[in-house]
Amino acid sequence: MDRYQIGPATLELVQGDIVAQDVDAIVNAANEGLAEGGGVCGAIFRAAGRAELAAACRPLAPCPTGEARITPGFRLPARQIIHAVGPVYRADDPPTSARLLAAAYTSSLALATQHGLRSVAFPSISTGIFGYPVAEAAQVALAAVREALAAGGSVTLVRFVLWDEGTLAAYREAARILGLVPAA
Ligand code: AR6
Repeated sequence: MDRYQIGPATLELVQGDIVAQDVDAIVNAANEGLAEGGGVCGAIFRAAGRAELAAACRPLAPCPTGEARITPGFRLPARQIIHAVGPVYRADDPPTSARLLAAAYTSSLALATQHGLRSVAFPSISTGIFGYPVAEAAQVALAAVREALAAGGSVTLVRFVLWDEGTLAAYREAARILGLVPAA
């Protein structure tokens, strides 16, 4: 596991399955309809309980790209689920893609602070079905989280739970490029 210090908060990079995380909230890489999908979203719906989670999501939809909504975690170890909608990557407009991806992370952390949550686990939003190149997405994600944590709030632990080795490597490289400070 890689650990970085951002003010009073810790940022971790691990390879693993987000549904197994025992944290205050895991973040879902959701769609605007907050409907069950594939990828990490499908895994979260199956582990939380499909019917209960779908019923909780329905009144909260639509969730525009860049925004987030919160539900209980139902059968997950995590207490809550933050549903964040990242952008479908637009190769013709990388700056807009980056702005919307950063917003998905900052909206999630703002919601976590509104609910007084301390530990939040994120997947690599938008880099699967939504096609965002992972090297670029990793830099946007870590820069957005660093900025949000530095601004304060209730969250003291952010853990990126990355499914495959290549994605973990991309986030490690992004941390190096951004000059994140390893925790002691
Ligand atoms: N734990 C952690 N990461 C995972 C897991 C898991 N259990 N399963 C997959 N990943 P994606 P997106 C990784 O496609 O690109 C859905 O249909 C995966 O390898 O889940 O934001 C939604 O409903 C990749 O690195 O999300 C939306 O419609 C990362 O999670 C759409 O897909 C994100 O891949 C969202 O697409």
